[in-house]
Amino acid sequence: MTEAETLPILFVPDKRLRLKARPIGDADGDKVRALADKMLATMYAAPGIGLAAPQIGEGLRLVVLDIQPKEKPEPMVLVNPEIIAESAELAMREEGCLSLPGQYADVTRPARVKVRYLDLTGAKREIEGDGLLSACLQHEIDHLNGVLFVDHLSALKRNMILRKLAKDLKSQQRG
Ligand code: GNR
Ligand code: NI
Repeated sequence: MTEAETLPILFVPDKRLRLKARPIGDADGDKVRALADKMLATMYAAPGIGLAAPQIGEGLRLVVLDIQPKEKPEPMVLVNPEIIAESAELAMREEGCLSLPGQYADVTRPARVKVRYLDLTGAKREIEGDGLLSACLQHEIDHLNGVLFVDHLSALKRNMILRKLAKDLKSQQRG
């Protein structure tokens, strides 16, 4: 496998992170495979366990995912993913986001989800998950709708995180 180039990841408050991404169609075919390769390379390099196209400035419904990059690399590419079922039971888990570097918070979401998507050959697929996979699937699909993990928190916690992020990024800029 050849090394794909990595892409810069957008940080909050970049407005592109707040847009609803558009579905991928047949006409996008060639571009999508190359973009998915670059997104996987960017995700592994970060390192992260998921990445959605809006995070690299592409308003397309494309997600890459690998929740066990160290133990057993299993790169997944999800085209036009959608949640088709979710459990009534909720689960809380600490989340982070490559677009809010260094910020973490407990997020409560449905414990299990079933997701329908297309693979890179255009075949219809489904994946069902709990635990980290469930949280990651929901986190990435949120990105396609302009939603960030901090949107699931109280306004107080969200504003604390956004203020700390702004401060951290500013002090990084100063070096
Ligand atoms: O690397 C990531 N870790 C993570 C941890 C818990 C729940 C979701 C995630 S996704 C995140 C990478 C990212 O920002 N994806 O959009
Ligand atoms: Ni994220």
